[in-house]
Amino acid sequence: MRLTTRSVRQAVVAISAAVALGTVMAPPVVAESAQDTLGAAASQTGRYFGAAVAAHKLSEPAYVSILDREFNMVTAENEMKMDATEPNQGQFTFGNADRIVNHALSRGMRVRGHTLAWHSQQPGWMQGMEGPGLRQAMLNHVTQVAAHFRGRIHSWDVVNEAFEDGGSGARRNSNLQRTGNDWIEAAFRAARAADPGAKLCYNDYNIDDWSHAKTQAVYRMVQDFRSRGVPIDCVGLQSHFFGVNVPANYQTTISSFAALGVEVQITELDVGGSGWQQADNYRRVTQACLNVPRCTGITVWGIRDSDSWRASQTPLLFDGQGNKKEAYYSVLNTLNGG
Ligand code: 9MR
Repeated sequence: MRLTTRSVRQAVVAISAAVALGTVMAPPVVAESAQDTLGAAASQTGRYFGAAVAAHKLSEPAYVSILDREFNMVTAENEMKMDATEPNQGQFTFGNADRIVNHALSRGMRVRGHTLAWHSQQPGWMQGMEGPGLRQAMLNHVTQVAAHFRGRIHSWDVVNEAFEDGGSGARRNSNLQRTGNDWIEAAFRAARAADPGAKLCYNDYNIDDWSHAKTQAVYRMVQDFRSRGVPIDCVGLQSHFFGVNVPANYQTTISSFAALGVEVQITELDVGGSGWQQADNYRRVTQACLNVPRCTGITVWGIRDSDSWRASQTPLLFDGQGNKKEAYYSVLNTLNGG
């Protein structure tokens, strides 16, 4: 066939339409040939594999070599949080966040934005605020930060950890919650307006077990948002597993959220322990995600055990020397089709 500008344009239109209709075949789940890094192995099924990154470690060659070799998605561990990006009201600082984003994008990795609105790690000036003033400040923060990174963020954790832990299923009592129950949807609408191309996620911990009241409460919120057209595209299961195994119903949690029409992303995975037990929990998380088409990627909360927020529990895929652990091979092997 002769390729004219017109025929190419027609082909592009046809492909775009097929993608929009969801009729393009998903890549095969079983890999044709095993890949030898986490990112490449995840890519075989159209997924990503990411890590949380700290800006001050980007000058450490050992750290950067593992990051650049293994991962194709990055989350700033602290650098995009409210206290980091708006230390004084109306004054925005993006130096460390930009460093991480530029490192990632210049190497073909993508970025998860974490996080636009949260009860924790608020700057001092915001901590004491309440009511309409706080609501306005929060919306301005969401707008300014999302606009600064517009076009460069794959997915934003628009709102983080807004539900109470434990059995109540209630919203967490925070200054943001006290501005009115609609603060979460207001944040999502502001984020959509500021960066229409980013996927917008609700992110939380202890929503991995389908039988927990907190999981059910978040599910009902997402269901409500979808039914009313509040712009939400994804749910982040943080998946911090310390002193517990991955729940047997984990895949049910993922597929139930996915059935609402949102993507599920495993956003902060780490598993306390060592050896076979740890490796098996990692395998189960990876397999559960692979089993659900709308589970689109996994991010681990750090690179080496020594980089972890809970370093003493050795929860990551590389040891302090950067050696691959049993858990690493278990994830890689699972991504490669078992
Ligand atoms: O890993 C982060 C650590 O360096 C910070 O001190 C801590 C402060 O709250 O936040 C950690 O990251 C958290 C993430 O932003 C949200 N989910 C829980 C993570 C671990 O606490």
